[in-house]
Amino acid sequence: MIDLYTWSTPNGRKVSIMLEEVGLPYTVHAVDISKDEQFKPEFLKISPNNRIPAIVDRDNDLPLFESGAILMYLAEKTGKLMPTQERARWHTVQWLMWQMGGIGPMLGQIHHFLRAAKGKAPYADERYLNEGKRLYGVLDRQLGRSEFVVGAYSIADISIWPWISRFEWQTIDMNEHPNVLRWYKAIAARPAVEKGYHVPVKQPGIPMP
Ligand SMILES: N[C@@H](CCC(=O)N[C@@H](CS)C(=O)NCC(=O)O)C(=O)O
Repeated sequence: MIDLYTWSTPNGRKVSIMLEEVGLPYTVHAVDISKDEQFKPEFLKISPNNRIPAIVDRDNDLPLFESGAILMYLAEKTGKLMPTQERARWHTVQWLMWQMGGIGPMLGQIHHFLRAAKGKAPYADERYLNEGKRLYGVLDRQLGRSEFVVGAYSIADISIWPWISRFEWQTIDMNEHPNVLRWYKAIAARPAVEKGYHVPVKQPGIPMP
């Protein structure tokens, strides 16, 4: 049994989608970051960085934060969604790190500057939008070579997809990235993704380009 501490954000959805995909039973604990619940002392014991998502694996009492680490842990625990062959395995880690260091932080800055404070810092608006478009281009080229990010569907896809599902906030036209569009729709149609997307709060629906 896994305890999942999460909120309705791309980083949170990575883990709820993963848990649905691998079929592990889990209990959801909503941490409303708009009410600063991530700063509560009991949550900080699990996630000292005061960020969601975090899990506690009750089988071995292991607390974990950082969504990339959690995805790798759950893949190893279940033997699912991470290739075993050396080359594909390291390429999966590579794209997961690309998401953690690029897609997440950079698209997050687009949400911050272009959605929450558009026009207040024109230099930042331009810098992050250009970087976001560059990252979409990198992803589009990779998905032109491969059905999923690394061959078969894996934790690399699960880490990236929830960020792309905020394409409207990012003011990025997915039609300019046809391989991303194909991949996005294929993943959105997975039953586990549909379920995991609505954790912990039911949403109107997965945004569709
Ligand atoms: N690198 C972290 C980032 C986690 C993160 O930024 N979580 C956001 C929500 S998406 C959060 O908890 N924010 C609360 C805050 O900023 O205090 C991960 O991938 O787990």
